[in-house]
Amino acid sequence: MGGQHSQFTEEELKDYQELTYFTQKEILHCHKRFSQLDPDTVRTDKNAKLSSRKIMTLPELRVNPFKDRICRVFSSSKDGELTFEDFLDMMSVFSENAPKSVKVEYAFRIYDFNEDDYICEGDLKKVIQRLCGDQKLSNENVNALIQKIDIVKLLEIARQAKQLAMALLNTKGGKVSEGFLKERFFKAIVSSIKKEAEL
Ligand SMILES: [Ca+2]
Repeated sequence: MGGQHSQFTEEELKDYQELTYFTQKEILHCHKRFSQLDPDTVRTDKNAKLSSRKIMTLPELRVNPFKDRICRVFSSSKDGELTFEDFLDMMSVFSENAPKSVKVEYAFRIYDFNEDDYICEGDLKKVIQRLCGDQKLSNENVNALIQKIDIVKLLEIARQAKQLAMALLNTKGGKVSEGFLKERFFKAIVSSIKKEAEL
């Protein structure tokens, strides 16, 4: 069915289908979008890596305050550059077919700025700063808002949420996944931030 198809074997398409929440048609559409970011490079090498600068021009990412973190989290080389497979992973996680638990896991990783698998005070500050930045507040206002937000209280809420999740984990015989624990933790943090920011 034309040029786009010939870049992948049936086998490759089947593999991609198994590894994502996409149909083969959607995978080909993703490849088309990946190619459009840098047609010349992708035409000569279908496994080419594209810079985060190019990836961030995608309409879905352009206005996202965490776009650099998103590129970083999905970059298999951890430098923010994305291969087509990385790009496909990213699009798949953001697609409506991806389960919420998967989305939460990635949200957690995006907010975990120092990548120590824990949302600490520094991470929270950065999240707030970026969310406020998106509302076009001046630096002064951002600082004022951060002053108003009780980080200690937020951390306490987060700790409680983690304890609650741990308790649930124990009562269910340790069968609850780490993803579930993170979801509770993450939800509590986000709702606290929202509440505190509505000042
Ligand atoms: Ca962290």
